[in-house]
Amino acid sequence: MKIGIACYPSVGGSGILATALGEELARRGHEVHFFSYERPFRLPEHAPRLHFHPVVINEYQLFKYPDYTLPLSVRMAAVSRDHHLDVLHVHYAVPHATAAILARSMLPPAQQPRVVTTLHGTDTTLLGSDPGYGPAIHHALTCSDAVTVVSEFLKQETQRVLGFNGPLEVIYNFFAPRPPRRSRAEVRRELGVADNEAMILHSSNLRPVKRIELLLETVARVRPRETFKLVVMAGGSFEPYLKDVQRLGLKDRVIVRENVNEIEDYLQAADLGLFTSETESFCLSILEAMSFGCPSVARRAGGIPEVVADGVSGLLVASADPDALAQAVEGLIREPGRRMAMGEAAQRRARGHFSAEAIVPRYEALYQRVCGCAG
Ligand code: GMT
Repeated sequence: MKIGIACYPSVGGSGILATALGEELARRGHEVHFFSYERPFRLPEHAPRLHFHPVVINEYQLFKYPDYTLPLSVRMAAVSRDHHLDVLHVHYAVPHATAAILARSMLPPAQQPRVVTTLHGTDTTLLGSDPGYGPAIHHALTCSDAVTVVSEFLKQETQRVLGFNGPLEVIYNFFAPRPPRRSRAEVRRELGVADNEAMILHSSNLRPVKRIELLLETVARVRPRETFKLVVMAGGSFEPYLKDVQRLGLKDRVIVRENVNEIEDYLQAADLGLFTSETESFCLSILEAMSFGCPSVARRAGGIPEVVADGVSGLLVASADPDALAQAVEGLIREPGRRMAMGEAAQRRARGHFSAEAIVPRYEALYQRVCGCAG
């Protein structure tokens, strides 16, 4: 099939998932066309059947705020027409779903692609309740040929927040790890993590919903201090948190790497993950860690309990209490046998439920269904 994918190119779960999906679809023989204002950061340069169409945004004096939606829709319409796209699959509703609906309506019926919208989280939980966005999102979902969500939690939130009663298919996120380029020992040496220290990993874009101040409060309470190092893989600037690191006396315990591309190198070196988000529709970062046999301590929030089987493949903490979170972390540092058993269960769960093999055929079946190729 010929599939167009619109997504954010920056470090964020929706763009990462969309890029991985495009790569997997191309590997399976489909022709895939990406649309974004920059090349998605994990999109390989020269892979067969993978194309990238940059959306050019001009600055006009009249506009105080540059508009992206119209140039995106024009590009999607032109590429759909020129390459005979079957499907436009947009990741994150705003503004991609609206742009896709507009692109489709610019074309004569015989050239119109089907529109599939995947909701990822804040497009529902944050923007969905904004009166300046909610009605436009609802409209775009209603006009989509299919809408998918990345967890049951997000399905319920979409119904509740947006009052959307149309069909919503839950297709969980997946992660297809690439082989690490360096050994575990090499990476830990680079980070300065000793053999007798547990490497706690946190990876996120550091947005307020990730509660980085709670993350730091938590590790500040882990005892004894010399048993761990916290490695933060930051998809944004960590600068605003340096004073917290200083205040909590964590300077020798926290190591930060910003905008890392070779995440697998670091994932394989980690012993446990720590995620303090207020909410997550899924939390791709937890899955990435699970794929490398690394169990996580996380808050029991949003769709996280659908990803982590509490007590089996990780530990979930009900409250935003740094003492409770620190206690869970300490337990896993103290008991490497339990930690490893959880890591193995996490890896099995990742491979069984959230691998490319398990998930990509779900999208392929959906594309075929909306195109009327299969029942
Ligand atoms: O919040 C982020 O980290 C970014 C955001 C995005 O759309 O890029 O992430 C959302 O989509 C991810 C992929 O489906 C999910 O794993 C994240 O849980 C979700 N974030 C939230 O719901 C806050």
